[in-house]
Amino acid sequence: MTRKERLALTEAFRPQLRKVERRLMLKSSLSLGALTLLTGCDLADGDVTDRVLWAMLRFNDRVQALLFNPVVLAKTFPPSRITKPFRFNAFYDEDSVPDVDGGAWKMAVSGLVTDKTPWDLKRLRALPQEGQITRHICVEGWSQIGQWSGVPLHIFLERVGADTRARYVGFKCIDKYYSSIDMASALHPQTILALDFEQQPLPAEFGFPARLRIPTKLGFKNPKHIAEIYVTNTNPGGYWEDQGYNWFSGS
Ligand SMILES: Nc1nc2c(c(=O)[nH]1)N[C@H]1C(S)=C(S)[C@@H](COP(=O)(O)O)O[C@H]1N2
Ligand SMILES: [Mo]
Repeated sequence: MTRKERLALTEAFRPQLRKVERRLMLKSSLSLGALTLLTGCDLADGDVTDRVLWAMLRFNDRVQALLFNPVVLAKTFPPSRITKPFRFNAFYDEDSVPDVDGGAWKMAVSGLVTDKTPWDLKRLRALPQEGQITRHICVEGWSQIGQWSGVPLHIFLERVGADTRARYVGFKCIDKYYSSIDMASALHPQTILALDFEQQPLPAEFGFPARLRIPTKLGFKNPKHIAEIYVTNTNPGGYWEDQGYNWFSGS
C-alpha cells in the first residue's frame, strides 16, 4: 500500500471504527443479538459478553494501530492561540494533586531496555529538548491549546536501549494513574516526555516533575507525574482504558 492509499483508508475508516465502538460500548445490548449469531456464544452470560466485547475492542485497537501514520504531524499553533487559563483535569480534585519533591524524584525504567538506571531531572534536562504548541483533547468533550517542552520520547527510548520492536510503552504515575501506548506512537516525533509548561517547569497540577505529551492521542493518554516507564509486549492497559475507554484513542 502506498502512503497515499493508507491515508485515504485511514480517513475512510475512522468514522466507522468510532461508530462501531461507540455503539458497542454505549448500547451493547443492541448488538448482542448479532454477536450471538456471529459467535454462537450464550451472551446472556455476562462474562462471555464481556470477553467478546473486549476481544472486538482489542481487534479495533490493532486496526487503528495499523492505520496510524507515523509521519503525519499533529497541527501546531502560534503562541497567541494558547488557552488561558489552562484547565486542570484528573480523576481527583485539584487539592489532591501530588506534592512531589523534584530534587528527590527518580523515574524508574524497566522491561525490555538495556539500561535500567533511574533518571533524575538533571539528567533528563541534559538530553535534547523539543517544544510544541498543540491541542489537548479530552474525551469528556473539551479541548485547549497548550505549550509543552521536554525530551522527545524516541530519544529517551534510544538512550535507555529500548527494544523498539516491542509493542508497548507503559507509564506508572505517582498518583496511581497508569496508561500505555503503542510503540509507533511512542516513536512519533511529537511524543515528548514533557518537563516544561509554557516554558517554565511543569506546575504541580499539570504533571510535575514529568508527564507525557502526545498530541496524536486523547488527553487521558497523557499521563502526568510519571514514576516509571517500561517497554513490554503485554498490553498494560490504563486507568480509563481498563474501564472501557478505547485503548488506542488517536485524536
Ligand atoms: N497522573 C495522571 N495523569 C493524567 C490524569 C490523571 O488523573 N492522573 N488525567 C488525564 C486526563 S483525563 C486528562 S484530560 C489530562 C489533563 O491534563 P491537564 O491537567 O494538564 O489539563 O491528564 C491526563 N493525565
Ligand atoms: Mo481527559
